[in-house]
Amino acid sequence: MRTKGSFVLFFFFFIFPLALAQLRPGFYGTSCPRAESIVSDLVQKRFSADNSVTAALLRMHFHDCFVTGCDASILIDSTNQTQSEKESGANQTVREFELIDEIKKALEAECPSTVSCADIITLATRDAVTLAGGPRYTVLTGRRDGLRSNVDDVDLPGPQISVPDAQQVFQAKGLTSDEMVSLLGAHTVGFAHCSFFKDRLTNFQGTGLPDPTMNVTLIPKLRRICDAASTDNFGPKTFLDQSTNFVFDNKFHSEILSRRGILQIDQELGLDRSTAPMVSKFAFNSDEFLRSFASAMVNMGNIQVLVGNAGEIRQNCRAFNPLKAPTPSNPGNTPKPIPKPKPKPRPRPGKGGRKQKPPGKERKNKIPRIF
Ligand SMILES: *[C@@H]1O[C@H](CO)[C@@H](O)[C@H](O)[C@H]1NC(C)=O
Ligand SMILES: *[C@@H]1O[C@H](CO)[C@@H](O)[C@H](O)[C@H]1NC(C)=O
Ligand SMILES: CC(=O)N[C@H]1CO[C@H](CO)[C@@H](O)[C@@H]1O
Repeated sequence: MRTKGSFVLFFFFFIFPLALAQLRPGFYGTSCPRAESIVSDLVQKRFSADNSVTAALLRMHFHDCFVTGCDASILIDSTNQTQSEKESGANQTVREFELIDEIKKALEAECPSTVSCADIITLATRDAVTLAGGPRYTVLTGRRDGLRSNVDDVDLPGPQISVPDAQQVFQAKGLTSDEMVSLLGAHTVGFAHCSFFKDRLTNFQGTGLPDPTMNVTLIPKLRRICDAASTDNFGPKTFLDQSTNFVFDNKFHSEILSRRGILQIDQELGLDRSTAPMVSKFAFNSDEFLRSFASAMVNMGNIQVLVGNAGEIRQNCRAFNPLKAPTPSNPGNTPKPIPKPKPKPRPRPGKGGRKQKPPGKERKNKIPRIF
């Protein structure tokens, strides 16, 4: 009886952590103790060379988490068979994939097949935020990498989205309106190409006039920027926080109060009754903003994460791991054959997700411009 009892206890003891597997601080504490310092050293090096890396990583992290969860699906390269998330309009401005490659290479050398690409994005973003003057928050780790990345999954809002619609997009991911106002504060280090806001300068909603909500002193300045020649592939661009470009602070919110928001949605945050109080609060209280931002980032990093045995730890962040050869005792990760009489097999998450539609001629090109 005793033996049986303790066996049952033992059994539960091991089952529980699996069933309740979730993210936690310091997940790699024993499996790869130097993981977090390796990430931060390489981010530091990159930041010294180019401090716009903070904006780039924030954008990458948002794009990853808002499309099929924080699973590093944004990093997958397209193959002859599949167009990955990168091929959507987002690809035009999501960058620093090379930095992630560099970090992954260093981590694979230190502890092979241990640290997920999804965690690398999360840690690197946090480090870059801190380097730009933002909060240093504790990142939860233990994410696994996803097995699916398809351009058709990308459906992110653009800068003309209304506040209520934006709130819905965030709510669908489990984030509150206040968290949305915090997270969009990442625009404090961001920039946008003119094509994303030019309509506000000359012909707002077909009126032939500038957006009446834009500060009149800002209009000629932005027009000059947008009319100038540019060597950038996507044309001229400007900072979303015109006061302290590369500093992670609450000036984005105070600029909104001065009607100096660049993107339409940014300015709307200061005008909509449901978000305006939060914009003011952050504009007048830097600590409050930094604290809220940190907590919202942790919550965003929880979106649809894969934990425990789900997904995989990619060896190369740009490609799914090669399929294991199936053996009788180890079925490997070969997709299970789909029974014949299924008329319309839906794409399944997980292993089946690797079999994806061949690239079509017409591709969805919704440009995610909110981040
Ligand atoms: C992909 O397509 C290119 C050109 O059609 C071909 O050269 C290459 O071998 C293909 N790669 C794979 C992995 O099938
Ligand atoms: C417009 O911006 C200037 C700073 O450039 C500021 O002094 C002024 O108060 C702003 N106007 C409005 C209506 O907020
Ligand atoms: C369509 C397109 O622009 N694809 C680019 C996406 O980004 C990668 C770099 O990570 C380029 O190699 C692709 O050409």
